[in-house]
Amino acid sequence: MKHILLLTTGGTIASRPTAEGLAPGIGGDALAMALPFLAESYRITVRDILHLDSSNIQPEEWQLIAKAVYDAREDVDGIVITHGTDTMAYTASVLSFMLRGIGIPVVLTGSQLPIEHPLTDGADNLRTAFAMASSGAGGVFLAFDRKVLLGCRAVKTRTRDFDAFESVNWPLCGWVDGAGFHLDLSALPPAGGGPCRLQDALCKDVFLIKLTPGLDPEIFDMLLQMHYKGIVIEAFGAGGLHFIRRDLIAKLHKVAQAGMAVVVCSQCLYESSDFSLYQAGQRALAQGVIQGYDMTTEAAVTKLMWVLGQTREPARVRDLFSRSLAGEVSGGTEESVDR
Ligand code: ASN
Repeated sequence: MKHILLLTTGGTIASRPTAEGLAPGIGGDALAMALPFLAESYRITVRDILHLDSSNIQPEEWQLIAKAVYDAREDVDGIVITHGTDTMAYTASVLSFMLRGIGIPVVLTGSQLPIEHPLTDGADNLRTAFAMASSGAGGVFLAFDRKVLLGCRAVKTRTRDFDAFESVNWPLCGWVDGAGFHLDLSALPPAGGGPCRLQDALCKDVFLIKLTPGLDPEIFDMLLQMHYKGIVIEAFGAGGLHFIRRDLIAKLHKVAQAGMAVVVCSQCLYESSDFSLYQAGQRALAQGVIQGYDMTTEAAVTKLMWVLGQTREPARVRDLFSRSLAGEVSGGTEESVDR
């Protein structure tokens, strides 16, 4: 029997109705008890580390979760983390960077309906997560609606549907159908070149801006005043920012001079941005912005927090961004863990 650690953090799967709406109230033992078939198929160790709606899961909680995973990695075959769906893609992305090269499967899951609800999707999701957690494939994954996604490629795209997550610009790593559980070996993350180290330092001063036509460039002055160290800009289409009447390009020059790291990606969910395509993108590149290519916003924001937690040296920040550390960007150079 595979030994699986079930780490619980809250979320709808562990929620019960309260006077203020659904709130986390069920621990891991009750989760495991609700699904007797799990206890028959796996040796399960349960640890309740948080009881939060995932709206309240922030960088401090990411560090706590990463440490719990890291400390347990040599004692178990795989780890399932139950987590609210709302910020699960952020947690999955950041864990991919903090724990890169992890040699066992770390699988986040949750549900749209509480495990005690008669129509819950939690049972299916836990079944898929446990199957992935016992697969032996190292990396951080997200299991939902009978699919397994690479953690740093997952995006929550639906608020209520059971099919709540999509894998963006990356094939599924695994899935369940009438023939059982399937793993696609070609979709697994880069293995890394050495033992996993816990790299949990993060810079929390990262801001995300979604461009709207006519956005006032002065917002960047405000961010400088607030001591932000990094900005991710969701720009238009394949890569464009406005510079007539309201000149964002001139402002990018100013923030770059002030030492702020600026990553640009696209508001489009699918396919890659390429700021070299249009004048409105090339002018931004000339100011030294870093391209996010086909990264999800969740991966770009958490990668910038993580990279700035490792280094503030602009050349090194740029270098780390050009590499695929966990499969988060296509076409990047793969980096070994030991660098
Ligand atoms: N609000 C919940 C959470 O993210 C949503 C869910 O888990 N389905 O904790």
